[in-house]
Amino acid sequence: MIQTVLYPEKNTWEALCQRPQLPVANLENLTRQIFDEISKKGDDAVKKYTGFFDGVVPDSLQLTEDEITEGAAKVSTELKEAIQLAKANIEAFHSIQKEEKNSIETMSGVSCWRENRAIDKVGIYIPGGSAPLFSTVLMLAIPAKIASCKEIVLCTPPDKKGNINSAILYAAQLTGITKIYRVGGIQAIGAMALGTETIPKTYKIFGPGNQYVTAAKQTALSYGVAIDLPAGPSELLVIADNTANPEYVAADLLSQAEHGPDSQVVLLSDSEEIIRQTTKALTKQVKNLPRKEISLKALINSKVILLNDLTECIAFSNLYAPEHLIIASDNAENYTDGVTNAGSVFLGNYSCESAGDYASGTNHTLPTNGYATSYSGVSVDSFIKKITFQKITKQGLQNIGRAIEVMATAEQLEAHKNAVSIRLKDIGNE
Ligand code: HSO
Ligand code: ZN
Repeated sequence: MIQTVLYPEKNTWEALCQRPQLPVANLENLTRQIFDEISKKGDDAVKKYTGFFDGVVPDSLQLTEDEITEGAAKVSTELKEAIQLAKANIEAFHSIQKEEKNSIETMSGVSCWRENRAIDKVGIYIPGGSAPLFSTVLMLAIPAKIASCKEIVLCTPPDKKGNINSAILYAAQLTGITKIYRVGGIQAIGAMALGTETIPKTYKIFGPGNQYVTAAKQTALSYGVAIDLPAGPSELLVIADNTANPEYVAADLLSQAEHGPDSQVVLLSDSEEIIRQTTKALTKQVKNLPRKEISLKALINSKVILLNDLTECIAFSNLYAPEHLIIASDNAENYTDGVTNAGSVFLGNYSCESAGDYASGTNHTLPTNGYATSYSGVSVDSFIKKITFQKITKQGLQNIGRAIEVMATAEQLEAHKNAVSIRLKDIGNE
């Protein structure tokens, strides 16, 4: 079911780190056509494509306050309380991410500093379908609010009756999102990228989605709208030593495998026994899962690898650059310094990855597909631009002016030099 590799040679590691390449349709023509129609016909085009893809033509795209309140009220008290707990923790963790202004006088009279400004308008996309990810509402709306984004727009696809999942509405209401639109897929991303009569244009679009949404986010980029992260299937790499619990490890691996047939999970260990027992536990546990078929498909793309020691496991993990890394060991903290590429790391035998997906406080929108080598997950920073400022006094210009003149001359940019010289001359004549 899952491929096992014993003591692979170093020169094979790179190949073992390859993600499964599932065929993806080229949807660029389709997304461009829909964007074009939205830019010309606005809401009418959005409604037309909602009818086409979701089987319902909504009378009104935006949910009224009453609709949000009524929908949110349908959520059970137990789920509401769970969402409230998660919100408190996510808020606490993200609140500490707001940086203070940092300034420096680089030379006497030359002050430079950076200030944060929220991205004014942001769009959040929440997929519907078989597993509506209301937890993602929390993960995107909370940092957006902490960053003080002025306009936060949420699009999510309607069911056949035009309704929106009530937990999504509750999470949106709880986080103070008021602009909710029953629109999904390419037309949702197009509407948030271009703006229509009712859906505001936004400057950055966040959120997961299927291949249509992913393709539409790429098209949005070409229209000058930013996106959160390059999209990819969920993944988890677990490093387990002989202090790990194989049943826990198997449960963790399946927790990501159930996301989709293209998800990938990897187990690294220096213990043959742990590998044997975890594989056994995997086979047993997967049988009882409602999403067994999906998980089994994901396991076909997955790997169990025996390596010499934990240092080697960490080195392999850094090469793989997983979205999520669990170090299932009583001594996990000893290895944290060695971790250089990962989206989010879970230490010890009780830090299951589901905790980060829902409620511990960290964000679950993370780099996949090896992008953890160069990208961070979503945070308050993702909703902020950092603007640099400077204030140079007369004395400051005297201190750096000559250097600027010399450099401008060397780059043969006389006008640059003049902007300094004209001032220095006046200062000299005072
Ligand atoms: N593990 C997903 C996020 C998620 N899991 C949402 C459950 N709900 C991100 O890779
Ligand atoms: Zn998950």
